[in-house]
Amino acid sequence: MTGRATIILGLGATGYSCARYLRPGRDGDQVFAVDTRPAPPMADAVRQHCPHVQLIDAADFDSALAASVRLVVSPGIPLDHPLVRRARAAGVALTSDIALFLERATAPVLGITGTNGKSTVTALTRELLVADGLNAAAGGNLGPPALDLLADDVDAYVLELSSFQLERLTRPGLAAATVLNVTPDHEDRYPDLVAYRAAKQRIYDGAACAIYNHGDATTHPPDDFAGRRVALDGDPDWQVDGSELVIAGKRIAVSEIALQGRHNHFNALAAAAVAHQVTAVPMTTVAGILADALGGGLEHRCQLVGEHCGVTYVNDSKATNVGATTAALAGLGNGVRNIVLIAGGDAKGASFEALGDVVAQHVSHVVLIGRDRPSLAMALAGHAELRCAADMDEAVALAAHHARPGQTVLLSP
Ligand code: UMA
Ligand code: ADP
Repeated sequence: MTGRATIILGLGATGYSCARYLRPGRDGDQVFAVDTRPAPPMADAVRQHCPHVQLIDAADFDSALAASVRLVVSPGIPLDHPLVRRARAAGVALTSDIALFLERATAPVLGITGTNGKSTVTALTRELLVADGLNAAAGGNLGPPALDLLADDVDAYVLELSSFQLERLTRPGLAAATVLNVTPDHEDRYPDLVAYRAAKQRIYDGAACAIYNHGDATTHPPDDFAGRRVALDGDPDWQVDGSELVIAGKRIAVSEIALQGRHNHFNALAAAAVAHQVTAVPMTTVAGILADALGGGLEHRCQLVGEHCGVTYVNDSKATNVGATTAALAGLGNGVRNIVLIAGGDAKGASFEALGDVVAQHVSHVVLIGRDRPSLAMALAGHAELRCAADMDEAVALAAHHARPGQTVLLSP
């Protein structure tokens, strides 16, 4: 492309990666960058390290548009944002860091999305590939941004893709793609669950292989999907079969897996299926990786903290939506109220009603913290004993006080 400019919209982690990646000459004749925030997080870094990028004020956006052919929109900016609308009206093409990445990447790209479990499956997939001797690079929504991963010696890319990143892609054409689950989240950004799911489903457009949860129709690729299909828990070669994982037809006991909770056994299965699309990782290697499983889990994702006086402490503070907390309770619960739950935080507009049943099944006490304590208390009243705490220290002390030996204290806010 020559003679026309590119505008980067957003100066966060993504915008900065675009600023470093885009080269005047190779990628047009000029690169502008703009951000609507009073103090964009990466503006100074761009000033310091990207002299080829011209920072502009939002007030100068229209004149920059007049010289530009494309706008690289950061994921945090919704596509109905006024600046994006103005670009569209001016006939400027919209693109994204992931689209730029896909244009340039030459190694197979494996994409992972879902409301929950993305980071775990992404990291685990990379571990499996690396253990099999591949130079695998992982990032995207998980970080580092996708463009930072590009290198000539990479054998495979593993990308965690958010709905914000997927909604602006047309036909990503991945080597393998998976939607792990779809439950309500980001309700401040999507009008309904249908729109949110549609964004996630874009991951399957043009993919060579779709990997999905047979028992969860929201994860299935469209009926006219033309690539290969791997139906987890539907294909006898790929399933969690009682106390065993079946991976490419070979069995491994789930007790050998270091990750906590049944949802994580499914994550392990998904990661093995994704990795398998690039290389047939030998079962001994899979077993070795799952036995370590990211050192017992990614930080704050159902991470085993320790045991004290017969009580197990699990930190699941990455559970930031109702679906994640439900999975953690169902994954760690035994149906006889073996969990003391520390819950609270900010509902992001979501309803807590859906938690009632799973709490009633697995939880003896809930210690409530954070801003949405009252609405959570209302939704859970009658389902478990409720206690309130002013801060996290008090919450842990209260939880420890109520937990009996054999119970698990789960922080899943
Ligand atoms: N913003 C403005 N004006 C601007 C630009 C951004 O107000 O001009 C606001 C956005 O509305 C948003 C915030 O700034 O609230 C950050 O937006 P951004 O697009 O600059 O974000 P980045 O720093 O580039 O980070 C993004 C992902 N964040 C989001 O999609 C919101 C990061 O995922 C990701 O790691 C990074 O790109 C690299 O790929 C974070 C995240 O929370 C972890 N993702 C959501 C999630 O996982 O649920 C989707
Ligand atoms: P994401 O990157 O999608 O946010 P993470 O791997 O960081 O996912 O996990 C976030 C939280 O989601 C975890 O703390 C756990 O409670 C929950 N979770 C993990 N895997 C699953 C799954 N397969 N289904 C439902 N919830 C899950």
